Amino acid sequence: MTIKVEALPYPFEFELESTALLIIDMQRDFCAPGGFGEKLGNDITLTRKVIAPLQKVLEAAREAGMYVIHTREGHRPDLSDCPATKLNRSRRQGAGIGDEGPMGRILIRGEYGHDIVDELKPLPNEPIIDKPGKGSFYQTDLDLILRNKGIKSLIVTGVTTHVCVHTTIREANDRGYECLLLEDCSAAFDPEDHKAAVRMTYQQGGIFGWVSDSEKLLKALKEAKKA
Ligand code: TIU
Repeated sequence: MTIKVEALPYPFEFELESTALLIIDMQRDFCAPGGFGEKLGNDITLTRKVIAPLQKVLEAAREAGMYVIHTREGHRPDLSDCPATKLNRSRRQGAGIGDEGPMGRILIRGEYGHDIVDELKPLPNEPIIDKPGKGSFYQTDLDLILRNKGIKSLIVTGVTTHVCVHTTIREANDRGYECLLLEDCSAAFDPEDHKAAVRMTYQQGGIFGWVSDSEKLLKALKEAKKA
């Protein structure tokens, strides 16, 4: 079934069967007090605001039978998969990866802060990709999982727009996936960074992909259901 969503730079068309909803790093470390995001010096209000519209999209995607994949940024407890450069910069910024925080060790797999917020809790049949970097394809089995499932298009959501979301869209684009970014289901700590990343996605005729929002996607899914 082909679904058409109003988007920039022109409508985005996708087949339900070959499309996945990708939810990037909706972890407490980026959306809850005392986490990595806040320790880096950021206000987490904007990343928290994404949760409500994303919940609606997740619900609609599950109902439509769309494949759903979640990612988490983080490292092994012994930090052996964390480049020294990344570690040093995080420490310099006062958000040392592996440091103790109110939600456990910052950005460490298995810790409370590293996990996905309750509102967007993955179902057992939804893969969780644990990634050591900003891009979801780097040193993960995401590409293998997508190809095995016959996925060609990605509806991309999560945080932060200009860091992990944008890196992932660029990686996906180079691998031949068509990406639709949902503007209100992604956020940066600074609205200017978000705005720039959104524009960068669809400029030059959709150089990396398309941009739409949750309302437009929900409308398209509802219309497709009726047809
Ligand atoms: N710092 C920042 O904006 N983001 C990250 O470090 N990771 C993600 O974007 N997930």
